[in-house]
Amino acid sequence: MKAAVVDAEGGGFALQDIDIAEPAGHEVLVEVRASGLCHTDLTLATHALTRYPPPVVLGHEVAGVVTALGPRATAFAVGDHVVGCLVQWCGDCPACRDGRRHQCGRPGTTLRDPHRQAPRLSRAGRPVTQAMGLGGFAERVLVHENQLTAVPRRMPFAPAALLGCGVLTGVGSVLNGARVRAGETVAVIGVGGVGLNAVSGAVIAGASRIVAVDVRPGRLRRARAFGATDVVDSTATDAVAAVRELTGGGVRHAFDVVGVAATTDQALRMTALGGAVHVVGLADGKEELKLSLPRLLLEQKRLQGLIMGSADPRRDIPRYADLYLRGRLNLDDLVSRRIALGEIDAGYAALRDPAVARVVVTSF
Ligand code: CXF
Ligand code: ZN
Repeated sequence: MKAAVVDAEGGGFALQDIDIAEPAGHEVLVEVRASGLCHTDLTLATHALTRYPPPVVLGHEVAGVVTALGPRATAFAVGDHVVGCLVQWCGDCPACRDGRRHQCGRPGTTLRDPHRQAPRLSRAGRPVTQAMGLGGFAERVLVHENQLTAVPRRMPFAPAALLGCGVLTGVGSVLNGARVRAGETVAVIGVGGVGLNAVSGAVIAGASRIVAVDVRPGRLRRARAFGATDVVDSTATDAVAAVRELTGGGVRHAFDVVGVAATTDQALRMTALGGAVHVVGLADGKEELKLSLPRLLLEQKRLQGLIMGSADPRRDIPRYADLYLRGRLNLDDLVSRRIALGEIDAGYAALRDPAVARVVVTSF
């Protein structure tokens, strides 16, 4: 099959022919119909491939059709439309039993044992790394059934693919991670692909004010279209002062979707007494924050990191698909550009344009 393979860190994505195994055990073979370009894959491809050594197939926002099932796979039938998710859960550890599949203690149980089993992906008889158990930049993915969720057949594939990461992360951070309640005030710092979904989540939660903060006016305009009630260009004004003034003393929840010390610090200062800061973005693996503990205590702030919107994919993906199908979650305007599998480098270059929210591979 064809896959976009990264052969060296920073070497880009090259269309190649590789081999994919038959489904074993709980595995499911999926014909990929849409595969979203998430920024995490670009970070991995350009300077963090230690976890997924090259040659590697990245891509973790996948939607497609089930074409074959391993002998122990019971959750799907051939022909089902499914969405993949990087959350790997066993279903049986204390975290999974407690309803926290995103914090599964045995995620590796969803993968093949490299000592006992042939790799899922290979090239000329040698293993090819399958990133995050998915490897979605390919014509097909072979994946543990727990990393898949069925969606209605009338859901188009491109917006469905986004459910697996960008939507789950943005909307889930607001609904699951922060548990924003109707009437509360929200600020979202960084309204790119994930931040826009945080704005959507805040609309669904019934937030009374949703202030979008960004450095690009084009992104702020689009955030308004997604439901932001106010926008702040932090290159033109002091974002902390502006948010505090707009909301009469600060917001109840600030989401840092950028993930650098400067934006987390802004988030802490733009929340009101007793407010919460939710760190959703991760710009750099080495970023550190200097934090005033007296202020944290005296201002009774909460600070938490959130991964994948604290998602339970089997609960949340169908929920968000249903909201989309009922016209209550805007995913269509997230799909700014559709590309072919051989155009991933150009797709990531296009994401630098503030007019582009998400790029999706739809031609394989
Ligand atoms: C990532 C965010 C950083 C930790 C791993 C998961 N989410 C999606 O791309
Ligand atoms: Zn992602």
